[in-house]
Formats: sequence, structure tokens, C-alpha cells
Amino acid sequence: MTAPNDLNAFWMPFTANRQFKKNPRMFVAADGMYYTTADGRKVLDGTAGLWCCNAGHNQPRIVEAVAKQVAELDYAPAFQMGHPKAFELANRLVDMAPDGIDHVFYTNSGSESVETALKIAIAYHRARGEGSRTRLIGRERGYHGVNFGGISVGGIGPNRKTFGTLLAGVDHMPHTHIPENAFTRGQPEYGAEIADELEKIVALGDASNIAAVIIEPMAGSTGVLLPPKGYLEKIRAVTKKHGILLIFDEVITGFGRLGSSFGATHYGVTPDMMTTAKGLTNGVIPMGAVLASADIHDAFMQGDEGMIELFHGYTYSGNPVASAAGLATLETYRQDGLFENARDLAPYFEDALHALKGLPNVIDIRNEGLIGAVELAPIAGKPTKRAFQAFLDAYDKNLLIRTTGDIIALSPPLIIEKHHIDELFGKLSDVLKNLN
Ligand code: PXG
Repeated sequence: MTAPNDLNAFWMPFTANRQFKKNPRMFVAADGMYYTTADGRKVLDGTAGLWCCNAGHNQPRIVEAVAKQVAELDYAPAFQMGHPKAFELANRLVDMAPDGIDHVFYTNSGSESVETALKIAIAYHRARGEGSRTRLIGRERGYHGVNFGGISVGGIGPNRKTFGTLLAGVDHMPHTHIPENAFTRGQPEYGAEIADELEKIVALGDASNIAAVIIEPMAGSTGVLLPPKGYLEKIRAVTKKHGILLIFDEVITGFGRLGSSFGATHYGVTPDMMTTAKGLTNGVIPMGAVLASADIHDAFMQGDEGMIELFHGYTYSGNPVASAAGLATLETYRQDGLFENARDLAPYFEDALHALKGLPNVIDIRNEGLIGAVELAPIAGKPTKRAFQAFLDAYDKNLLIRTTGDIIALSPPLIIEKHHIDELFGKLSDVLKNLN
């Protein structure tokens, strides 16, 4: 019999399993801006868990809502049955979304939201008699979760290369990360013309064959790549012109991360669908949602009323406990003014972040809202090693950061205060000064 504390059985996701299990890093509790480690240290959360705990940890309103709901109605069948909170949450989401986004389809994660949106896009065109529109367009360095649709439209090599042929009929636009924009504060000046590549892809594949374009309004996981000024507007114009649906993957940019409800509201560009997860429930209970326009939804609402309109859904779509967590989370964002806090503190965060310029190996710094990235020069022949060492050193200094490639990403909870920002960048600066 395996001892309960044997670490071998759990095959950890996106983790260097052997390295971790030799020297485990365990959190056993959390509160507000801090985690508590198994050895009793308080670690400042510079990443809101994995970009999801926007209201901070163990938020009392959310804790209470979940406890109450699980004791009242633990589960209700998701197909052909309902419960009030799923409807209530959908209404709150639609209220927050840009005008024209009027419907909500529930999932359990960002990855499932992406699969759902891609399927709805293809089915939408078919429902309108344009069944030849099946091709999908993603972008280099895009991250859309880990399921087959998501890795097919995604543009991160290691996430794709070991998984066979992927989906057929996918094209990729170029990413927007160009050297001219190094050390830009906020949205970069150069690169709107990168969007013109979409016209070339459409010309080659023909609009009549293309269902949707999916992009993150601001690419998070791939190392915080911002949309150049004018870029999103161009993508919107080209997709609209050709009748191609535009999907914003807002799994990271949703729920206040940029100081506004969504990337769409922050950048003032409205897509046809938005994929969300993470901050929807503050990471407390898994839940995702696809937000769709009335035009998309209504295209399915035809034929016999007794027939199922869309053959898609999950056992846990709109789960009551997740719905309760979602409602309490959105209420917390509203009552505590967390999106406003993110917006108000963004300039202070930006100044503290850009003050790291000039430290050893720092080759770029980027930011938007309460997101920051510090790009390090890779160690020759050993990509990712330097940033991973920074992650380990930061953890030793009681600071949690995320790294992707040789990029450090920061995305603290939106409850952050100035003294936390000072603590975060004081510690990170010590780490970078002493890094090989
Ligand atoms: N789309 C986007 C834009 C994401 O950022 C997903 C989809 C997938 O969500 P799920 O819930 O299936 O994991 C994501 C997830 C990181 C990091 O540190 C980012 C994500 C997940 C874990 C870590 O960059 N993004």
C-alpha cells in the first residue's frame, strides 16, 4: 500500500514532475494576497494562482456562497433541466459584456470554452446554409488551452508537436511581438499592419470556407504579447467584411485583469464570441463560459421547438455550486470595486515593473492593466533555464511568479495594494540581481 504522502501516483500537469518530487513546493492554506507553505511561510501571490484568483484567496463572500449552495442543491442535471442560479449568473455576465453579446453557454474550463466556441462557429454557419465555412484561423504563439481544437488553432510549438495531426483546415496569422516595441509601456505603437496578413490568408482559403478567427485580445500564456495600437480594430474589420466570426479568447483578459470587465471592453473592440473561465469563479470551483452574440444564438433557434438545437454540452455545464461561486465572485468584483482598483493601481504597477530595466539579462518589459512581463535573455543552449531558476529563487524569497519560456509573467490578485506592489518588485529585483 502506498503511503498517503507518497508523491509518485499524481502525474502533475505542465510540471517538471521529477524535479518537483525531489524538492516539492506545497501550499496548504491561503488568505487574501498570500499563500501559506507546508513549512509555514507566507508567500506573496504574484500570479493570482494561475491568473484566476482575481478577488484574492478565501474571499469570505465566495466561501460562504459555496458552502451554502453545496448544502442546499449540490447538483442538478444540466440537460433538459435547470436551476435558478445558472440563469441568474448568465444574466449578470450578459450585463457585464459589450452590447450585442447576449447569451451564455457554460463549460468547466478555458479549454472547454475554446472547443465550444469553435464548434458553435462551425455549426452557426451550417445553420445559416453556409456549411462550407469550416476552416479556423488562429495565431502563432496563441494559447487556447490543451484540447485538440485549442492546440490546433493555438500557436505554441511544444503544446502541439507530440500530438499527431491535430485538426485539419487551420491557418495561423503571425504573432504581434516585434523587437521595435521593446520596453513599451502598455499598447505598442508599431505593428497594426501585421493584421493585414489576415487578408492574405482569406484570399488564399476564400472567405466562403472560413468559419472563425480566434485570438487572445492580449496573449497571456505565451509571455504577455500586447496588441499593437489599431491591430484589433483591423482584425475586426476584416472578419466582419468577410462574414467570418471573431472569437476573443478572454480566459485571462476577462474579469478585470486589464482594469475593465473584458479585453473587449478595455480595447473597445467587440467580437462575436468570447471564451472565459478562470476569474469567472475566482478559481474556486472550475467553470467556464462562452459568451455569444444574439445573431449566433438566434441562428440555432429554428425548426421544431421540441428539438435540441445544439448537440453539445457537459455534465457540469452551469453546475449549481460553480454558479453560486460565479455569482458571489461577480458580486465581490462589483461591491469591492476590484476592476476599478486594478485600473487605479495599473500606473503604479507599471512604474515599479519598468524600474527593473537595466538589471542583468532583462531584455524586454511589457505591461497592461495588472499584467506584467519581464523577458530574460536565455542561457545559451539552455532555453527556459534562467527564468525557471528565477521562479525557484523567488519562491525561496516568499514570492510566487510564473514563467513561460524565459519570460516572467506577473498577474496578481486585483485586491492588491501599493505595499504589496512594493514587496513584489522589491523581491523580484533581488532575485534578478542575483541570478546567473
Ligand atoms: N485560453 C487562454 C487564453 C488561456 O490563457 C486557456 C484557454 C485554457 O484554460 P484551462 O482552464 O483549460 O486551463 C487558458 C489557460 C500561464 C497559464 O501561467 C495560463 C493558462 C493556464 C495555466 C497557466 O500562463 N491559461
